[in-house]
Amino acid sequence: MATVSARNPADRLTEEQVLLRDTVRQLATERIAPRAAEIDRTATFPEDIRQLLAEQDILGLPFPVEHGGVGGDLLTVCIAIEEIARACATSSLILIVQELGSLPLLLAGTPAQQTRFFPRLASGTALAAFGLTEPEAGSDAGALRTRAVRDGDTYVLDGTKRFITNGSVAGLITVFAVTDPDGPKHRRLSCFAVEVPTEGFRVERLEHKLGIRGSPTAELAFEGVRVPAANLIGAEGDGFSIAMATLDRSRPGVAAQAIGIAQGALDTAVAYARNRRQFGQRIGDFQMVAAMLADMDSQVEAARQLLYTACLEIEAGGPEVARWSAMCKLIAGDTAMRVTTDAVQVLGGYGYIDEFPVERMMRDAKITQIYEGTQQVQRLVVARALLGRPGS
Ligand code: COS
Repeated sequence: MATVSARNPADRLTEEQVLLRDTVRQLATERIAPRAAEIDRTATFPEDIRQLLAEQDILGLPFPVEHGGVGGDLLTVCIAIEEIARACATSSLILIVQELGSLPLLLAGTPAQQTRFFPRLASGTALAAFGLTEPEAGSDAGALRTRAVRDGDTYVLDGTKRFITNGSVAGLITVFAVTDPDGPKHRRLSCFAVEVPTEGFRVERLEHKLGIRGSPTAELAFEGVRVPAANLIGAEGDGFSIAMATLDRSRPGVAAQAIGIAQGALDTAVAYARNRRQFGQRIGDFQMVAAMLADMDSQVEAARQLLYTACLEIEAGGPEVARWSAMCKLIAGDTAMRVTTDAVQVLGGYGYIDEFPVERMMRDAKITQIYEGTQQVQRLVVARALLGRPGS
């Protein structure tokens, strides 16, 4: 009887994806990793890495081929993010946010809008940012206050956005604003493609952060910013659902970043445990250290396999997209925090100083439990998928 052979696990990736993974890994090892410590120390946006990712067509991965992109699916984008994050979390955010900021246009933009905006985003000439969060609206995304008032052929935007990754270096920001203040909470918002710089737009300040220090996190002021009505993405009132659909597709990117950071820390811990000798033997030969490394490896692989499945489920559509997206970000973020903390422990005193990258990775890992929805929000999304909304 002919046996049905089990698929080689590596076959979950297509040949192109394996090739991309290996290419990005080599690029990250040779060109990005050597810059990572300095990017962190100087907290400066790595313009050279942005150019590198643009030249190598990596920033084009999320965009359709007809607009100058590479047409990569979600898993392909995540594979590239993981490999960059393994070397430098800040650098991986350039790709993550290029996708995040563009997703409203990818999901709900008209062909005319896509033709206008995608070529420069796909080539990396312009960077994108995602303008949802405000000082008083973080987890409660529906509660934002920035206003957009129609005036002839334009909308006039007034308000403040906070914690906007790449907000100070972006050329295009997808901004969410209230168009119907008296409407039902989740129909109040609309989404706009805002080209910057423009009159009335200001970068108020950049945050000083624990990790991802080279990635500018900006507070942005909009004071009477005029946006052409042609830049409204979707219909008036669609803003909240566009934001949620965007996050459903972007959270796997954060999961991929978390897995990359964790893998980078594990690689360092394993190399250290092989070489460092105490009491006359390699520290990896002590069972307590060996067990830590085995747990770390298992957890990283489990998170990666969940991410791969989540990407395939999300691409296939279906009613559980939000659940898959939240689950993979939840598991990967918690894995990254645990694994990087353990990596610091394996290196002992050397883990705590910047001679090795694991202290940076531990600091970088923390944000993956916070942004694009806190871990508490991810749990809420998963729980609602199980139980329905409260009172239902
Ligand atoms: N996709 C499509 N529609 C969605 C959705 C999703 N993933 N999640 C919710 N909706 C819809 C609901 O179906 C509901 O529609 P109806 O009013 O027609 O029934 C509406 O949106 C409101 O849903 P809900 O009541 O669940 O909204 P909440 O205000 O309770 O908010 C959470 C839900 C907390 C999940 C949402 O606000 C959220 O994701 N917050 C985190 C925001 C975030 O990640 N910020 C980081 C920004 S990027 S750094």
